[in-house]
Amino acid sequence: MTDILPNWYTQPARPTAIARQAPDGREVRISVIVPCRNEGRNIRPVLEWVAPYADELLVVDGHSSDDTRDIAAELGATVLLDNGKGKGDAIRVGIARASGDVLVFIDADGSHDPRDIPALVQPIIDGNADHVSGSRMLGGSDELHATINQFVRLFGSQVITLSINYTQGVSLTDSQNGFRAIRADLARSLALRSEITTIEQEMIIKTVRSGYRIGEVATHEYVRSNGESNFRVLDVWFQYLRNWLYYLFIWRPPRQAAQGDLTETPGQYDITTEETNSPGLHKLSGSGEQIPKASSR
Ligand SMILES: Nc1nc2c(ncn2[C@@H]2O[C@H](COP(=O)(O)OP(=O)(O)OP(=O)(O)O)[C@@H](O)[C@H]2O)c(=O)[nH]1
Ligand SMILES: [Mg+2]
Repeated sequence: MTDILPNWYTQPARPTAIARQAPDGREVRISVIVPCRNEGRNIRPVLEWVAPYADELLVVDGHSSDDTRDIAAELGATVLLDNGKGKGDAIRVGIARASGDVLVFIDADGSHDPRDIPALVQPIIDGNADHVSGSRMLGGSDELHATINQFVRLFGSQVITLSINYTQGVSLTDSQNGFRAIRADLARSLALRSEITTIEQEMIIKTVRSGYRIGEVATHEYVRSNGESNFRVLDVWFQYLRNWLYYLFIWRPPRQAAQGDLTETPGQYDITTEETNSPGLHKLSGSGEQIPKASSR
């Protein structure tokens, strides 16, 4: 009998650069979308390290009162304004304006390591997944364990993830991470509606329920570099509850998407079982007023 080798033994190393050519030879363009509000003390290193991966860099600002927009413009990003409703609104503005084939979402507070971007996008470019989410459960988090607020947040997030797994036949580990990559055409077809951070679970539930392939890669979540968290469980728990129950049990995918027009293998795609060049995969509306670069305020 042959001994089973550990998973890491047969896996190639995580990609450190992006191979942009799709299997059909087409060059894939990547748009990185950075939602931010009052992140002037955090956004510079994030944009500097994101830039090498981005064919298009969109910063969607939530009407910051600090110098966030000036810094983004100085670093060459296209600066857009959201409609003042929250992070979900900002994500929708970014999706509507992006011109790339694959969209990457990354927070501006230093919580996410831009060097994880190749691992997030490569499975999509290679045609092995339609949506890849960073997982803090696989990669660890410095932000989820210290306080009661964080504990409640983690507990709620795990309940939602479990419910998605048991009802949809997938085995995700994180349904709330803001660090993810998705095919641009899929992102648009999902017709996202969340105004706040519930947009993360909406994106995942709609992807899975519409029959597209979702994957996860381990990404570590760091404590925001500067400033305080604005996230208060008490303020948003009801919106999370309503959003979760609606999209998981009541919402129905549009007929075309449900038939799987983008993929023949709905559900979660387990890349570790396939011959693939996508290392590191453990398993798998807005109007957007553009701020001219010259006058970024
Ligand atoms: N455009 C825009 N961006 C926002 C808004 N609210 C939050 N963001 C950004 O979205 C990202 C995630 O927000 P955070 O406040 O860090 O939320 P979080 O990561 O869930 O919580 P903490 O890291 O614990 O503060 C950050 O880059 C924020 O600046 C908003 O209303 N509009
Ligand atoms: Mg954060």
